[in-house]
Amino acid sequence: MLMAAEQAAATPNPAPNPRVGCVLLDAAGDLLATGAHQGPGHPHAEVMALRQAGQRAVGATAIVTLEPCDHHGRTGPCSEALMAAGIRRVVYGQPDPNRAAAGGAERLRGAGLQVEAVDSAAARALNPIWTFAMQNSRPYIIWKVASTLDGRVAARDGSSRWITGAAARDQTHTLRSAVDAVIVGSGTVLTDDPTLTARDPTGADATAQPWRVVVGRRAVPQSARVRQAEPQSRFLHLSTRDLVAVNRALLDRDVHYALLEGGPELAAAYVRAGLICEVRWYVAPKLLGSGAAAVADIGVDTIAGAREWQLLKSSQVGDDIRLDLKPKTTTNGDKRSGSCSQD
Ligand code: AOF
Ligand code: ZN
Repeated sequence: MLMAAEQAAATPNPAPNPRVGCVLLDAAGDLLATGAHQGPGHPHAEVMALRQAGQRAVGATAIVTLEPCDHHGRTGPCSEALMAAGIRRVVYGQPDPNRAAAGGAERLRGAGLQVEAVDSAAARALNPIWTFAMQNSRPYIIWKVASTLDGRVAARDGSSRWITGAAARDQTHTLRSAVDAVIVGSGTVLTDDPTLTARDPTGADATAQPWRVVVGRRAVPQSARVRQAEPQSRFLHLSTRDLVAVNRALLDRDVHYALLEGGPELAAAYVRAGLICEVRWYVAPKLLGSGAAAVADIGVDTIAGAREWQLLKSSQVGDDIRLDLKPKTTTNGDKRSGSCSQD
């Protein structure tokens, strides 16, 4: 299983599909073939390995990091490919959380193959975000904030550029190129006119560009940077306040990992709905004393009712502080700030 996981990890990211690796062993336990999935439309890991093994696959054992699929998606079902090749035993490291594709284990068992599910940490570690998105039918959301010491994200005059220094901004651009979408509220588009593209430290566009998503009922002007930026096909305005509808629209576009960048109203809606899985909060050693706070009303009136977060890490980035947080789990298992368990 570790070898199958290594095959998957060593292959370029097949997003929006999961990383999957497969190893075939003969009856004596000797290595016959390996395979890894390379992306949508490409053969699945099992099929790659079966092609390599040819006739030698008869009677062999297939070790796969993910439960073999049983669906006609962009390619055929791996369950049928394994049966047709004469595989006798299948071991898989994680059940397929994608309802559309799952069912291979049962199908193979029904066909008389010996099928074993093992819970492999190495297999699960290949696709934590994808697994979360499939299990919960919503993207894994990381919320990024850049505030002053007094928690403000804009001055009284509305200006909000350059709260943190260049090092923190560079990290944000790296994060933008790692996610599938960057989300802001329509109010933020009107006040800040952000571009939301991922750029390198020289200001040039990164090669991977996330979707630029605006959520909210206010119109996005034709001239808005977020609309005009390239690629224009990656701009999306969701004219709704219903975050369930937003989740659905994002998942439909294969957005599994999204970065929420504000503003305060939209952030409050996400906090209230418990949809935030992770927070990256940059604090600049500055005071404003007035201006918008990072988050608007979240319905808390007492200290006892405060939304709590668990500090995972704090570090210095340039002259700023970075806090990495996740929702805090209370002793009764109730998550006060969100429910984003990946288990
Ligand atoms: C497997 N082996 O190597 C992979 C699987 O877009 P498609 O048709 O290729 O289907 C992608 C779905 O199939 C994906 O979401 C996941 O559920 C499963 N991926 N299954 O047996 C593989 N990559
Ligand atoms: Zn498959």
